Amino acid sequence: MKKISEVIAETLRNAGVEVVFGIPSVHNIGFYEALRQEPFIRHILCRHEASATHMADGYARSTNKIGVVVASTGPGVTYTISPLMEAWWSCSPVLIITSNVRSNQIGRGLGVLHELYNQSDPFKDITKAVICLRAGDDVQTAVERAVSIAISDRPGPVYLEIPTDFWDLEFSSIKDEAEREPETRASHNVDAAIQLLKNAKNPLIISGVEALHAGVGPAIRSLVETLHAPFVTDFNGKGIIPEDHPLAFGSATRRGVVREIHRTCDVTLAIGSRLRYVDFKRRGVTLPGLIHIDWDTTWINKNYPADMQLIGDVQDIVVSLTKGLDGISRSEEHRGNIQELREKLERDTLAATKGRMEAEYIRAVRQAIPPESSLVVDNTIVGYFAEQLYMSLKPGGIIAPKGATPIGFAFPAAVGVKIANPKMPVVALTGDGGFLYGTQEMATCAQYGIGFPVIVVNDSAFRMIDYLQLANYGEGYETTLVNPDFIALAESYGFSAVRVDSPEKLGEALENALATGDMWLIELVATFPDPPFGQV
Ligand SMILES: Cc1ncc(C[n+]2csc(CCOP(=O)(O)OP(=O)(O)O)c2C)c(N)n1
Ligand SMILES: [Mg+2]
Repeated sequence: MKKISEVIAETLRNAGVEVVFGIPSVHNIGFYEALRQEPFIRHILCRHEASATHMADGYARSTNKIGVVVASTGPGVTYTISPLMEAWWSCSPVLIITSNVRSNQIGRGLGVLHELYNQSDPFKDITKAVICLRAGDDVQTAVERAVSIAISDRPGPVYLEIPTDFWDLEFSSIKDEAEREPETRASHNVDAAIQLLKNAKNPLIISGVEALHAGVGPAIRSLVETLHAPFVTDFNGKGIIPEDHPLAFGSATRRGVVREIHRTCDVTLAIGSRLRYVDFKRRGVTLPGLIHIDWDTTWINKNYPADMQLIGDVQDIVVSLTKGLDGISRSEEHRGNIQELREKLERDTLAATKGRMEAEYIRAVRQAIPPESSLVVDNTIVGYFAEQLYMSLKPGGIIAPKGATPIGFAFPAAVGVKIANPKMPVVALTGDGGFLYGTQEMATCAQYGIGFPVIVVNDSAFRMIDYLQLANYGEGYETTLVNPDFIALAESYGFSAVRVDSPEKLGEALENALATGDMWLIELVATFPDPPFGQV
């Protein structure tokens, strides 16, 4: 008879899990024993549960597979909360496997090691499901459910908790044979939407990270091309359709041409996007004549009233719309207008960024790294410019912490991306403040021979906050950072490091670093005075 820990490891393996990120502790060593004996699952030993979660998130975003974190009871699992919040709002399927105190001690306030009365409560708001195994539960079904919920429909994190005394128990399955009721969904009227789109003079298509992570990208591309409509996205949706495509207009929050398209369009088709306030509305994006397609009604009419809603499987709806629109004729004038707008976008971008060092640095990065690369950025000033100016040439071409917007994501998330895609060029771009949230993961990289270039913008400041303080109160306070010698720090782990101070030198350093395949810390000494918001 197998142990519960073994059944969990085996069920994960059967669900396609190949990598887990984690830290062993008193309450989960039973699971580590099963992982030790499981040859098909690779464990990456991290230096912090927060980094482990960012890594799993990066892994998930760059594969559309589930990212798995193993974190122990109490302080172990609570360290995952902020990164998990990022994954939640970015619709990234991350599974947290945690332990709890012994099953007969849970919630009793006995003062046992690592105890939290209601450990799972903080996870309710940042996961699609909280699954706590208790006596009599069917372990295998619980694990299968956890994985399936995380990756289905609009993907997202799931919390799975196993009391510490369960790991070594024998697995006696109490199978839940009851057929699960198929989910009922609101009906939708695809035909009416097809008519609206056929009659629309200037339709616009908008999408985002939800559709990207649910794998709807290829279907969206067919629809965009069939309708011959301009296409825009939120930050992490950049590259759903490669941004050098003649119908891709980049970020929905761009000024100029993109704003003009939003103003003049008569139908906006929003596909699998929650149209969150933070992604669109706060930057003044308007969505006239909205047809909102989503998996459920949670986000309908939240920030933008929908003229029509299509609720159901987003992929199926998009495919049906494309079929219904097949053969639609688009006048030469319409095609010419879009082409003109697309060319204007390029001209305007050049004009708006003339003499701006941030843009020069972003161009240098784009030119130095191949189209198949993933650039993983942090919430740092030059990273905000990337939202508007970096051309993402594939889904996941740029990956950013835009769910909960934490700092400290880029480096550990890039580790996850690299582990998932060892042959793909991966570059992390982070501020000095953000990097110091997780530099210890250089040890993880040294341990497993993981290498990629990390650009650390060293301005000795939490510059974004300093900018806000100056703009609002005229004085900065407590935003100056004393930093380590980043070069010496990287070298102490056995890595190469170089200091650069111009776009040309950055480009050169990136090319050299990528050619070696090793870990490189590229310290970019530069100060960018303000973010791009409202400027480009
Ligand atoms: C976890 C977390 N803590 C604090 C913040 C607030 N915050 C946003 S940007 C920023 C400064 C980041 O500094 P750095 O990484 O050096 O980038 P810079 O702004 O200097 O370009 C801070 C503290 C945050 N977003 N997330
Ligand atoms: Mg800084």
